[in-house]
Amino acid sequence: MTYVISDIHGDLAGLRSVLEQIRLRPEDTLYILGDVMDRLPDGVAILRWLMACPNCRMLLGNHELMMLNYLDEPSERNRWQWFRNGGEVTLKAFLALPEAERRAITVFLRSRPLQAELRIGEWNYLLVHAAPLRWYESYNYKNYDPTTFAVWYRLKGDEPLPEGTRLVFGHTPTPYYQPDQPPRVWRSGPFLGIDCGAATETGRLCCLRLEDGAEFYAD
Ligand SMILES: [Mn+2]
Repeated sequence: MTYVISDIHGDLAGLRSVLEQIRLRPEDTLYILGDVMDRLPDGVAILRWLMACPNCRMLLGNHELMMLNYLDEPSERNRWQWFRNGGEVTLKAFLALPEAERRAITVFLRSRPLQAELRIGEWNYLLVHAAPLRWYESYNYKNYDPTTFAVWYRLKGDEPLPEGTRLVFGHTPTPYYQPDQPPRVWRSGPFLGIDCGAATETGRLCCLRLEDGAEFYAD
């Protein structure tokens, strides 16, 4: 089976709850669509678990990009942007690690892909943090490079997709699209929004199983 989670944001208790429910087997695959870290303090611990998980596949999110930008260039501006988005707890946990482990984490994060494509039944599934790279030309944010675009884009739900393709994305908490409902998966045509606002006051971590659309929510 194929499971997808996004925007964990350090919510280790939520992740444990979801993992207990799905009971991941060696033949299953778990995709994590980025934003593992920031806000709650366990992002680095979750990252290290993911790095050791043979059937987990993690994509890059904007929070991981903010961390890499800061480590590449620890300027006031990069620090401000990351900390403003909850990065301080992550940096603290990261700096407490031995250098070899810090290095392993940055190598891992730098090699994260921006998207994954898979075929399940009659559907092509495109998994992204915020947007497919192929939209960059048409939805170019001013001054954004393609990577920044792919992890920061605010999806509207009217963007074109090829026939037979479903887009699974995180990044934008689903109450943005359905404010009158408790946080749950947002389904609109070929779009599946799965960021249910983990680590926010009213949010919860969500996991979607692609084969049958089953939804699992952290307690
Ligand atoms: Mn995000």
